[in-house]
Amino acid sequence: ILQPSNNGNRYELTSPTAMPKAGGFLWNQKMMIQITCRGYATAQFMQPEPAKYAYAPNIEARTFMQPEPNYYSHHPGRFVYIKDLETGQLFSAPHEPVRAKPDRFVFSVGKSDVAWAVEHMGIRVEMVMGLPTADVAELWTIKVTNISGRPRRISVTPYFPIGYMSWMNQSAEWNPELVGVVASCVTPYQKATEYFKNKYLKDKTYFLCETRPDSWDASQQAFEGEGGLHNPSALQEAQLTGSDARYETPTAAVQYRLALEANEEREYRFMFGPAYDNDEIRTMRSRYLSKQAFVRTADEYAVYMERGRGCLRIETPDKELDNFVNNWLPRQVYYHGDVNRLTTDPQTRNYLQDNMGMNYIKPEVARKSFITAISQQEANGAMPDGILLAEGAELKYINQIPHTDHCVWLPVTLDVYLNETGDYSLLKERVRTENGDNFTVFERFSRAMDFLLELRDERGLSYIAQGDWCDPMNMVGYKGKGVSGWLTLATAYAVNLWAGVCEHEGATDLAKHFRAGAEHCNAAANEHLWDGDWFARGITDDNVKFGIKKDPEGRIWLNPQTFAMLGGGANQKQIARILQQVDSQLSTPYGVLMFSPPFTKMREDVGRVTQKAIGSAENGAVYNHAGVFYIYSLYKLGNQQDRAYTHLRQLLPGPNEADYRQRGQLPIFLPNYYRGGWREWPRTAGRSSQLFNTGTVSWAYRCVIEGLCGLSGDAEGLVIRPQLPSGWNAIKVTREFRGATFHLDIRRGLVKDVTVRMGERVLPEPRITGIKAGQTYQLSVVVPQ
Ligand code: CEZ
Repeated sequence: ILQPSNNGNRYELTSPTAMPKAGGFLWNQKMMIQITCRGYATAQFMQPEPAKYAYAPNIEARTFMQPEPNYYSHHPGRFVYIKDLETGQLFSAPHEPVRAKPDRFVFSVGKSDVAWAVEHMGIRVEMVMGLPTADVAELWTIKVTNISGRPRRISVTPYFPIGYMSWMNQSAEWNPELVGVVASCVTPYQKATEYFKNKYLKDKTYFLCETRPDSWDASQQAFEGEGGLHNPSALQEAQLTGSDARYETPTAAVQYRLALEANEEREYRFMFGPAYDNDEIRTMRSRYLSKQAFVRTADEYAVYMERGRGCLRIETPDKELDNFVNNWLPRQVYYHGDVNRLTTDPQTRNYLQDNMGMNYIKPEVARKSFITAISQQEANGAMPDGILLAEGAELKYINQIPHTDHCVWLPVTLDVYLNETGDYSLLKERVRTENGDNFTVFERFSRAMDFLLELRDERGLSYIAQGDWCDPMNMVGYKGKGVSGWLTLATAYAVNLWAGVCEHEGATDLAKHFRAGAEHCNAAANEHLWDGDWFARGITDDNVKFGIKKDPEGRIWLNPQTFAMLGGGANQKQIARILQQVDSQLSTPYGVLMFSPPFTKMREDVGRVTQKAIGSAENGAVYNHAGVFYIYSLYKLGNQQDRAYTHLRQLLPGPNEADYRQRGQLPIFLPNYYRGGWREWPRTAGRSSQLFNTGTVSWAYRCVIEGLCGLSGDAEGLVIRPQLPSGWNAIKVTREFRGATFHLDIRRGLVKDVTVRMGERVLPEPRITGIKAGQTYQLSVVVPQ
C-alpha cells in the first residue's frame, strides 16, 4: 500500500481506505495546507494572525493546531466529480465525497507538491496541488483522460466548498470578468476597536478557472440540494444551476461538459485562495493562472524547498531511515524554523527549540531568533511564556498560563548553535528590552540562569506554578508551593551547560557559581525525589510526592529520568536502574511512553493532563518530544547505541505494512505523538496524532547528526564519534559543517577507539580542527567492533 518513489523524494499510498487520515502538507512563510489522501484539507494563512479561506460548514472555534483532526462529509476539501453522461454513473476524486471504489488509486506526496492519480469508469483523473513561494494561494491542475478505449461523454465538476464564512455577512457569486466564484464576508467582531484591526483583512475567497466552464454554482444549498454530497442535486441536471449565495453558505462548483475520443485528455488549471478585493484577485490571476506561470512557480517553489535540505546525507543498512533523514526530516525542521507553527506568539520553549533545528539548515536564522527571544526577557531575568513575532501580537491560549521552564531552553538550544557555528561573538551583542535594561546576550543568559536557580523552594526544588514543559500539568503548583522534579533536574542540566560557556569565555567565578547551583539542584532532587529506581515527577502544593512506586497511575515519568542523565543528577548506578525501569515500564512497539500507567480520572493535585483521554497526548502517549529527549540522553551516555537506535527508529512509522496501518501515517513527518495506552486500549495504541507541529524534529535531527553519526562541532572543530547499532558494520555519511563538506566512510574494525584517517594520515584524535570553508574532506573512520 505504501512505497517511496523518485529516489525517496515522494511517497505513494495506493489505497484511499487503508490509512484514511494519511496526508501531506505544504507551506510558505504566509500559509500552510494539510491535505489527506481522500481530499480533505485544512489551510491557514497569516494576516498576521492565522485565518482561513475555506471554512467548516458551521462556526469553528479558533484555536491552535490540534492533534487527531476529525473529518466528516462536509469538511473543507478539494474535490472533482466525474459523471458519465450516458449511464449517469458518478465518482469523485481523490476519493471523497462519493467514495466509489477506484480501479487504481495513487496518492503521491512530494516535497513541493501533492498529487493524485485516480482511475474509475474508464476515466483517469490526475490532480496536482502546488503553492507559490511568496503569496497565499493554491494552484491546482486537474487532468482528465479517457482510458476506456472508446469515445465518452462526461462532465467534470471541480467542487471546492467555501463553508460558513461569517455570522455577520457572507455571500458568493460568479464573476464573469475574473472567471471564477468570488465569495465575500465580514470577519465577525463586536468591539469597535476590532473594526480597525479587521479593516484590511482578506475577507474574500476566490476560486478561479483558467478555462471558462459551462456552468457553475456559488450556493452550497443549490449545488447539493436533496441529493447530498454523494450525489448532489445540481449534478442530476443538464448543467449546474448558476446560483449565487446571499447570506447563505458559499461554495465553488464549476462544470465542463466534454466529449472525449479514446485516449483524449483535457487539462485544467484553477486557483483557490483569499484576497482583500477584486483588484487583488485580478492581480493574482494574471500572476499565476497559466501553464507557464504554473511551471515557473513550481520551479521557484522547489528551489525554496531545496534551501531546507539540511546538512546531512546518510547511507546505512536502514533504507527507510536514510530516506527519512535525507529527504523529509530536514524538510520538517525547516518548516518549523520557517513559519514558527503559524503563530504570532509561539511558546518560548517551542520558539527556541524550533529554531534550534535551523542551526543545521540556516544558522543565521537561529542566531536572529536568540536576539528576538532574549530581547523580550523580563526585568527579573525570566523569559515570557511566548515570544511575540508581529506588531500588535498578544499572548494567547496556553501563553496566558504561567509556566516556569522557559529559561531552561536558552542554554540548551544555544549549545547547538555554538556547536554548529563556533560563533561565540553572539554572546557579546548588546540587547535592549522594552523595560529599558541593556545587557549583553552573555549577561542575559546568566540572569536567566540565576532566575532559574532562585525559582526554588527551601528544599532547593523548582517551583512549577501552572506548568513546566508539560503544559497541562496545571494544578501541581497553582497554589504556589508545588514543585517540579523534572524542572529541578532540567535546571541543573541548563545551568551546567551555561557554566561550560562561562568557562569558555574565561568567566571562571561565574562558572563556579553555576556549577555549584547545578550541584545544589541535583542534590535536592536526590534527597527529596529519588524513589529507589527512578526520580519522582514532583511534589504537589499539599506536599504529596507523585510519579513514585506507590502511585497506581502516573507512576513513572520519562522526562525527570532523561534530564537526570543529561544534567548529572543520576550517577552510574542510578542510570542502570533507570534504563531498566524505562525498558520494563515505558517501552512499547511504537516508542517510549511519556509516563505510565495513564490516568483514568482527574487528579486535582496534578491537573488537566489527567483528564486527557487514556494514551492521548500528554496522558501517557508515546509523546515523541519526550521520547526524543530520552534518545538524545542515550546518545550522550555514549554506550547505549542499541537502545538509542531502537527508539530513534520507532519515531518513524513502518517499515512493515502492519505498523503503517496501525499508525495510519505516511513516513514523511514525525507527529507529536502516537497513542499510548497499549495495555488499556490496544486497538488504538500506536495511532498517529497527524500533527506535524512538534519540538521533536530538531532533536531527532540532532540525534542522527550528533548521536548516530557522531558528528558534533565544538569551539574549534568537528568531533567524530559514530555510534552505530551493533547490527551495522558500515555507513557512509556526507556532512556539511562550517562551510566545508565531509565525506565519511565509517566501518567497524580492530581498534580500541575511533580512528580517523585523512588521506594517508591517521589523526591523533577523532577530531578535525582548522576547517576551511569551501574544502572537501574525505575521511575513513574505523569504530571499535
Ligand atoms: O502542546 C505542546 C506544547 O506546544 O505540549 C508540550 C509542550 O512542551 C509544548 O510546548 C507538552 O505539554 O494540552 C495542552 O495545552 C498542550 O499544550 C498540548 O495541547 C500540546 C499541543 O497538542 C501541541 O501542539
